[in-house]
Amino acid sequence: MAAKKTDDDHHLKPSTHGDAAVKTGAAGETHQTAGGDRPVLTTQQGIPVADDQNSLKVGARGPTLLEDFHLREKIFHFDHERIPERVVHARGFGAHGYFENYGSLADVTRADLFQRAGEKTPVFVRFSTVAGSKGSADLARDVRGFAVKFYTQQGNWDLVGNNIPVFFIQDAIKFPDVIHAVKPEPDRGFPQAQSAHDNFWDFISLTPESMHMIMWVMSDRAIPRSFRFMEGFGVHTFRLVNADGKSTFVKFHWKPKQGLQSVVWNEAVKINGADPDFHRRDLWDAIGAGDFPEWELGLQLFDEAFAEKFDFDVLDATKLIPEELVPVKPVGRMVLDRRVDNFFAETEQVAFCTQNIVPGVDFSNDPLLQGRNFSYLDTQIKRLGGPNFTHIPINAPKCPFAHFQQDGHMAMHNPKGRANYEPNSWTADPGPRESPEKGFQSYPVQEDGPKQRIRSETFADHYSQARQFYISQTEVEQGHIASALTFELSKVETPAIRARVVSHLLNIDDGLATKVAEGLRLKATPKPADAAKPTRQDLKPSPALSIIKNGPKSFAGRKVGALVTDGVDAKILAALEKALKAEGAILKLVAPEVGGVEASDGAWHEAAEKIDGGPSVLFDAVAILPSTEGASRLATLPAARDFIADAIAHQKFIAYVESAGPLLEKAGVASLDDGFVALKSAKDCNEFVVRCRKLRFWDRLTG
Ligand code: HDE
Repeated sequence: MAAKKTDDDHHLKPSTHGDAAVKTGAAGETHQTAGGDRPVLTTQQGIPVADDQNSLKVGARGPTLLEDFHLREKIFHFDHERIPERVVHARGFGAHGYFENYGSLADVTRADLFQRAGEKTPVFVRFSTVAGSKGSADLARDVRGFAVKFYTQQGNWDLVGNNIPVFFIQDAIKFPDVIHAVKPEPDRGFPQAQSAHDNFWDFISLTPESMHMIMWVMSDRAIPRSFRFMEGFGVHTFRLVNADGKSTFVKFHWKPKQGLQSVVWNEAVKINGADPDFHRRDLWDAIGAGDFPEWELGLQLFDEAFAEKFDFDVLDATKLIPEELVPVKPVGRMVLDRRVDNFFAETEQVAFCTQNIVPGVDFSNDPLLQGRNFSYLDTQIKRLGGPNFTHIPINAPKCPFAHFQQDGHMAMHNPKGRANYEPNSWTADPGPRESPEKGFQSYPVQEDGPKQRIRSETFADHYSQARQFYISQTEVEQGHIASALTFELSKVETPAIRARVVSHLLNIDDGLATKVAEGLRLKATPKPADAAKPTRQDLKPSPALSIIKNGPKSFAGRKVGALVTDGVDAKILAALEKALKAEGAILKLVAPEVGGVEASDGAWHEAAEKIDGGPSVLFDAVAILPSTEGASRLATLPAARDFIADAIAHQKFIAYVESAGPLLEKAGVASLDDGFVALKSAKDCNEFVVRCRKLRFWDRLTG
């Protein structure tokens, strides 16, 4: 591929990232052009290439020569293009943006990025699924990673979070087990990107501490509509430390300005087939269209006294602190406003490490966090090939840095001069020195105790918060949890494992356990699992834990798919487009042919999708706008009938024109409920958009 002429271009110009040493080598600009503005293709060594179509041979049909250095270099490089995928969170998608601080937090932290109102800190964010490999589908039922790298003036701070505020396990020593259990089974190498199999549920059923997390991953949180519509959580308790050395505990939250939204499971399964890149495409498209997603960073701040009296241990990552108890204080906003230029260079090579914290932030003793602090650095060395991964532009700090770490594979920042240690007594170029005033100081927490492998008694209640999560959900969401458990356990081949999971559910909620037991057709109800501590029935529901209770106020950022044919009513189409635009939503046309349709006024409208490639699962709501003739034609197409049948089954709002009648009938629409909106005038289009703000017509399910 011909190299573009840009500042970042490593083919034409040495890297300008990092120190001056690398800039001095070569002239930079190429002096050779192939005609016009296009540079001459060269080898990696800069040797111009005359023929990139044919290898060097003896005669036209003779053997290829070993001396063909261009062929050898090209194939050698290709052979080495892949790096190991992440052992977890392999499938991800990233974007650039900034964090804007609202005001000084000097009372709680000396962290530089939180000192001045309005100050912007560049960030890179990578969202991910956990279990699937790099090429798996986006809509797996799974936790989503939500990792943020802040390039602060005092070094990189990585807040490596998830979209769920709790975790499966309490101690890092169990991480390889839970991940082995969820990943493809080792003998057969499947299932891919799924927890619905024996190994996972076997491990879970033997690990009661996972029950709270199980409620979350069986809820709609695990099938988000898009990265833009999900929350993020730092999960662990961290510390903030101010300039006087005072420590405050903190839990980090990201709240999407777009509101929360998920898909339903039947939809997720179909999206994976129709568009396995649904989530990455959504983020790519939104940023490309200038609809920049935004999250508020919120802090739950609390002190030792609160930690002492709280019902659960703040060091236990299987527990959360309800927002109703400790409110989330908004302290800034993060805007993602720039796509990556190169997926590999940025999204693939970005290396998050929980150990990357800045002065003013500190760890707690959460045993999961302590284990992570080892794992992330270790894994980057394996994945990125050596200790110099911080020299890769996406990982390099954007503030000045100076240290004596040297050499190693692919060293790009090579200090000049003689001093490569300290202290030294050189006066000319002595290099950096430590600074007790400016440098990172660990919070001097007092620790004492016998050395032992033990789990604290305060970590022993595994069911109370699982129950609290369940009772905080709307009826619709509770139904989804029961269905998800039933679905997953129906894929488990060993009946004893199914029953063991139900025995845990009995400690969470009788109604839930009964629904799942019936869904599985268990012959006998098992005894409740032995619990180290009885489930507390007195924890109040926390409305903050429900997605439906925290939906958006507007339909902005969402998409309507309109099924159109030749003769589509031009006025209705224009009015619908206008109403959606005013709301900040998008209209996409789905037609029998991708070339487009001729509207009633003779205007031509290109389609975004041919009907087979644009099923209704890809949209938040749909509009059925064919002409009478078009409706009869669409009625013969299974994809068009599915478009409607699925929109109904997924409780979507459906706008329609009268001429759609024959199609609706063929799609099996028996009666039009309140989720249907007839479009006769522009006013109806506005009304449709207002209805869509609720995202789904859940009554279709329960009513
Ligand atoms: Fe991770 N995790 N993790 N994790 N994690 C990784 O690091 C690990 C945990 C999270 O987009 C790995 O660079 C251990 C909790 C995210 O690049 C690895 C434990 C949370 C990402 C690793 C946990 C996370 C990772 C694999 C238990 C939420 C993707 C590749 C002690 C707070 C970051 C890599 C990205 C990635 C280890 C548990 C979030 C192996 C040992 C809890 C978002 O180092």
